[in-house]
Amino acid sequence: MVVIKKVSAKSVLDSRREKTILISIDTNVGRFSASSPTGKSTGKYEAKPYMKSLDKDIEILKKFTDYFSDENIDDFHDLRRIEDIVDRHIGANSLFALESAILKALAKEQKKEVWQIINPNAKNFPRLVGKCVGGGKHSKLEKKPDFQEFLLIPKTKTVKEASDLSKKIKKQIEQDLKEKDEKFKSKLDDENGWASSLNEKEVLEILKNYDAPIGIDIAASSFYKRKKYHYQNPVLERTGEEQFAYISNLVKNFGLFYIEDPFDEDDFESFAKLLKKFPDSLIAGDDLIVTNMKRLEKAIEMKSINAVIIKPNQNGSLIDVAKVCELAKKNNIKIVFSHRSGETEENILADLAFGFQADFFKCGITGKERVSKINRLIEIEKKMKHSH
Ligand code: 2PG
Ligand code: MG
Repeated sequence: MVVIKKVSAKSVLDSRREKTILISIDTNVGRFSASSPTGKSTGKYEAKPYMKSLDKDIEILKKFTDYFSDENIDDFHDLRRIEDIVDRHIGANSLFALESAILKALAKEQKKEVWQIINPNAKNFPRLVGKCVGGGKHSKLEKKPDFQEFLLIPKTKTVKEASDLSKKIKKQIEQDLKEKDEKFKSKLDDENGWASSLNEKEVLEILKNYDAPIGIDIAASSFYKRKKYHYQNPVLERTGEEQFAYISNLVKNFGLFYIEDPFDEDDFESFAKLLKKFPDSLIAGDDLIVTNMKRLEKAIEMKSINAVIIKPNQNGSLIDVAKVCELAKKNNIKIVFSHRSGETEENILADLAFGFQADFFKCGITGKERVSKINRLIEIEKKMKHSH
């Protein structure tokens, strides 16, 4: 049993040097901390990261300490009672950090790994989805791809092999960019992908020469305004229909394996049309679903997706995350646990992904905030091997 004696919170800087929340709890089994990531290309239906502000959430958490200390926490589902206490008082980033710290305390108290608190029978490892080249809202360059992310999704026997292969390919792509992108200065985007000035087709031309299935996150809502998709590189507008035709061509011509958010976050219909046309690719909803039960239900009803992004801090409640994962699994929708563009070295995402038996793990390939999560996944993999 875990008893929380004191909750404290403060702001720390994330990988973008922006403020995020770090929560610490003092318990009968010691002190545990966790921090939350923060997105930039956020979906409009995401839960608010903080109720009024980060500072207000910090104040409120302090005031709630006495309520927490009345609760005995024995297992994952007891997080529900914590959620009832703070319901509508703190935002999703704060709730996620608080629950993460509690899971760490539970793991310690039960002499288990965090993932075992969620599912002691977990055994399959997610396949890595690695950010290689970036554009859109994650890149500071003036000229850049309109699509936000170009991803490597190698298929290997182990997580370690996938991570090594992605690193190797990312290095080779640096060379390609030096040759083909006149403006390229080996600068990185927010997620440690290469910040290129090429457009999406030119980037895909490079990626297709490598031995790893390709994914893209178009983050289409970020350039959809007044019923049109506004491209900058080159400057042109596409209607919904033109966007559908363009994306279809890319999927066909480059054999794309994974396509995230190809249309606006309200356009469940176009997602469904694309999935119908390309049932063998993964059509993933991020801004479309925002780790939200109601939106996933709608996507299932409309047959919009066959993969869903899970970002715990889009929702905040890990109880809800569990429900969303369960519903996805029941409907044969692949689960993709994902980092955010603003990250800390917090690595609990790996335990959550493994515990919830995610099919994919979307993260960076390099950079300490990304590598800490991948290394944690590799560590779980190693420990599992030794225990068999
Ligand atoms: C995305 C994410 C992470 P952000 O759109 O998938 O890659 O970006 O965290 O900025 O929402
Ligand atoms: Mg996305």
